[in-house]
Amino acid sequence: MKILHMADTHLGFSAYRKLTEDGMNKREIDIYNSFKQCIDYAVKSKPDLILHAGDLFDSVRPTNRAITVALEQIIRLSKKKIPFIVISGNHETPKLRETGNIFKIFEHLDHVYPIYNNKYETIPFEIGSKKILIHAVPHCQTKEGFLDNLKKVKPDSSVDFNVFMAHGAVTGIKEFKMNEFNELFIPTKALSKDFDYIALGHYHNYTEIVENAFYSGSPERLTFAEVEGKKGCIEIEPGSKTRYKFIEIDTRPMIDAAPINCSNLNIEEITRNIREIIQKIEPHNKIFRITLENIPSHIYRGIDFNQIRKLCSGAVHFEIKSDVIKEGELRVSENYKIESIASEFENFLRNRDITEKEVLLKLGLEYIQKIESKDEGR
Ligand SMILES: [Mn+2]
Repeated sequence: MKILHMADTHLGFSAYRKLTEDGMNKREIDIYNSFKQCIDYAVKSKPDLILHAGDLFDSVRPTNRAITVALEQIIRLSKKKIPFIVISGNHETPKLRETGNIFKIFEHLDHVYPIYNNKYETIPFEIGSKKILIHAVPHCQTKEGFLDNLKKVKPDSSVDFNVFMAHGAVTGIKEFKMNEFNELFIPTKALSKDFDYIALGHYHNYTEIVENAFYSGSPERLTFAEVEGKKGCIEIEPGSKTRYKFIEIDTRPMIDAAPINCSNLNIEEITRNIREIIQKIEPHNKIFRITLENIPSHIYRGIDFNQIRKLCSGAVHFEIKSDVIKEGELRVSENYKIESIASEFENFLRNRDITEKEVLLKLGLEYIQKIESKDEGR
């Protein structure tokens, strides 16, 4: 028996400004291609089940194009009678129930099992002489609801294989957070050894969490945080000794060059360094970033960035990240990371000396949630 585990496809995601000849965002098309490659592999290798552990779509209201791509590819599986089990992740789950979940369109397809009702569901299969039970927990509207559902998940000893799937950040081992407003946390204790396999989604880098639990990662890179590591899906052959194989797909090169320490360099030296890196990378059709560390602001202002950009005109994306030191000041990073509005607000309050902090926090978070829910109506 073979199972294919994938997650975090993020259909509809787009980035940077480069367009295809047809005027479509290149990164959006890259994402579609990465999904197509995984489905190509599935159609060829004919697994008995495919699990998609959340964030198939990048948003609650995907574009017509993203929906079309999803249907085209999933129908290929449906025609081959390969069961496709897909749980809703934090990106596609609406904050308000009345918005309705896009996954409802999949209810009309044979062999497709969308799980999106804020609750734990099980789906039984019989493959050959083996009984397999899928335990699926989709993204839930509240943290409490999600934890309650996780507590209910129990392997069934009467079947041959128990497989659990969920979407969220595993806590307690290392950071698997994506720093997103509505992300949910999976306590380590939910990852029971009694499952034959645990298919996780949310964290975008392929990772073995414990011996039976994996993040497949996303099939394409969405940010520079995903530069390292391979992209694709996991093939699992459950048994007394379960076998795992990572199926790597072809993705657009994304490079984060080793930083240049500028503290003792002049403008010419820095420019020469940058040029050398660009030459080595060969920018055509690639995505890359160069980091300038400890660069005094007067030197930074003197660099001819237009000339550098010209060298990179064939790249799909090129950026310079810099740690600029302002004279007489502390170092300020140009790419200061902004977290979700909710966590920024929490941090802001935490550092203030106010008596009614808790009340303000509760009210503020409610307002933020309200506004973010309204955004779904766009
Ligand atoms: Mn996610």
